[in-house]
Amino acid sequence: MRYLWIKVVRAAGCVVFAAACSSASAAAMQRVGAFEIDVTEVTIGEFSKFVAATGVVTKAERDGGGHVYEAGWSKKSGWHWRAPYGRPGVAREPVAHITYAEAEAYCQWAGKRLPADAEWVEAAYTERRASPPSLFVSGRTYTYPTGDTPQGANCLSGCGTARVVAHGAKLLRGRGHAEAGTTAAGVNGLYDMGANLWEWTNAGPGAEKRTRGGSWWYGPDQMRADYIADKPGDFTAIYIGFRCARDAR
Ligand SMILES: [Ca+2]
Repeated sequence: MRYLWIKVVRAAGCVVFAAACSSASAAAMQRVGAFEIDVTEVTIGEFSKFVAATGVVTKAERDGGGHVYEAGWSKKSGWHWRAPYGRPGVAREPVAHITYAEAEAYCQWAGKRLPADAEWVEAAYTERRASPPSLFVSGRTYTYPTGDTPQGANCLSGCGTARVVAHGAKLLRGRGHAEAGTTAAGVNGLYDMGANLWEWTNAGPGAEKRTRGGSWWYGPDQMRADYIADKPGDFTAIYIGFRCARDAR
């Protein structure tokens, strides 16, 4: 636990001292059995280093904007990874409007990979820490990534009142995302495995890819392990993001 705490603080330090964050390897990871997974969703600050190093222009940028569901899917001009709601986000916001392939490329650049669907599910719902804090029991599988209840997540309603990013009331539904690490820590000490942004995993039929955990646009039901949601892998939306994993070292 002490080791994890130190690493989380170090990652949080990147918010204030951005110049001190020299690479994506600063992102905190938690071991879960045979693999490690990012403690938070990948952030704008982390993704910006990937863009600076590779020159990538994302699909949402090339297309003129990502999407949000209003009366059907709406493409929102100027909404992309750097400006999730049409104006620049801050470094600790989770990065959105990212396709599956772009998420995969980021993880590879960072020396990681996207989590397998089974890995994501294990990390989200089954406590694998030997000595977890008192809310959790080692070896137990929970209904929600937050534990027995959805309280503490950033979902549409029924999860409590997470502090979210102010975005000028540009949404017809929901309040938008929360900064990484500001909701309640859940199973395995991970943040936002339930809600905030949907997260790409490497499962799904054909060109469709699986997203896990629900988002701020939905309530608690989409946070459960039995909720399967596949989306076109090249789709970009305000509530789809990701985190990375790697084999345990
Ligand atoms: Ca999430």
